[in-house]
Order: sequence, then structure tokens, then C-alpha cells
Amino acid sequence: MASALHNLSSYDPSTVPDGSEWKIGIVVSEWNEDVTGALLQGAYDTLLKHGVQARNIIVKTVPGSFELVYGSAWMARQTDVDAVIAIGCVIRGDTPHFDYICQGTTQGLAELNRKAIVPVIYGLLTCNTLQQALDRCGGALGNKGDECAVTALKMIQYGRNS
Ligand code: DLZ
Repeated sequence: MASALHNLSSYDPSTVPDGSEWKIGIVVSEWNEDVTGALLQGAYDTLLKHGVQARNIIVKTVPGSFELVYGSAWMARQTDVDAVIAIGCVIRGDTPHFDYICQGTTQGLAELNRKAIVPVIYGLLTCNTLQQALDRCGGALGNKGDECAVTALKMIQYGRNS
């Protein structure tokens, strides 16, 4: 689907599994916390909407997006969650640091998925500007947190059916 016009909060609720028996871990980066807080809120509200009980949503913070890899690995290994949602926001600056953080975090989260302890959902915004991030955390293009919550429930079900 072309992302330019895709609203991240648009989905068919009838396709989303009931989450009332499942436990979800959410790992949130403190960098750009106005954005990551809004992403967290979107994910949290969407999980509740699909039956996940508040006591079964475990939220932990990490300092920056790069730490999402360790934080998600810890959550997957040390708790009994059925899926982990990793939430962060990297905004391009003046140096190549942006590229290294994005690549390191993305490859780390992908590696966790390959190890397949539980599904790890990619909630990292990689934006050129703050406005692009604001558009995707509850603004003009919806909320990527909503998308992550829906994806987590679908991936848990995927693992149960296979
Ligand atoms: C250092 C840094 C920079 C420059 N920018 C961001 C960012 O836009 N978003 C983010 O989540 N984290 C950033 N960080 C912090 C790194 O992710 C990481 O926390 C530090 O490099 C310490 O490992």
C-alpha cells in the first residue's frame, strides 16, 4: 500500500483478533517523547479496544530508540508477554547519526524477530522532520501506535494458528 496516503489508523476492526487472553509488552523510547507518548497512547487505546485487559499491558521505557533492541529482547525473554511492541521516533539531524540509529535499531529488531521468541512489532518512526513525525502519531496520517497494536494481535494469532 502506498504510504503517502495511507492512514495508519485505518483498518477493518472485524479482522482483528480478540486480545482478552493475551499479554502485550510495550517498550517506549524517551527521545522525542511528545511523539512516542502519543504513539504509546494510540497503541494502548487500540489494545484496550480489542479486548486486552489493562493489567495485561506492560509498559517500560528506554532512553533512546537504539535501546529498543535490548529493551525488547529483555521484555520477550524475561516476561510472559505474547508480543512486544517497540516504539520510537528518530528525526534526522545534521550528521549521519540518524542513519546509524535507524539501521542499528531496525536490524536489531529484525534479528529479534528471526529468533522468534515472540513477535516484535516495529513501531519506529524514521522521519526527516518533526512535522512528518507529528503527522504519524495522531495527526494527518493517523497513529502508527494504532497500527502496531493491530499488528501485534494479528501476529499472536498467526503464531497460534500455525
Ligand atoms: C543520540 C540520538 C539522536 C541524535 N537522535 C535520536 C532520535 O532522534 N531518536 C531517538 O530515539 N534517539 C536518538 N538518539 C539516542 C540514541 O537512540 C541512543 O539512545 C544513544 O545513542 C545511546 O545509545
